[in-house]
Amino acid sequence: MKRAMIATVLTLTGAALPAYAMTADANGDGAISMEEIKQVHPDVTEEVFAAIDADADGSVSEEEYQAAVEAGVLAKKDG
Ligand SMILES: [Ca+2]
Ligand SMILES: [Ca+2]
Repeated sequence: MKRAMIATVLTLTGAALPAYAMTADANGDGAISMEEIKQVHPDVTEEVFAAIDADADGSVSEEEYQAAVEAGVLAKKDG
């Protein structure tokens, strides 16, 4: 019983991947849409989204998301 619990804890720890950015990418297409970002960051307005979307292609890439997190525009979400 105890063994199983330890194994579960280790599994959960291993699942905490550093690529936290893509937790916002609900449909897994590699880009975060306005709808997707609002699921994780409900306070993001269209102005904020436009600021995050550095190349203005209408979606936020992993790089753009991480840059926004590092700039403090978005709060870091760990899994
Ligand atoms: Ca997506
Ligand atoms: Ca973009």
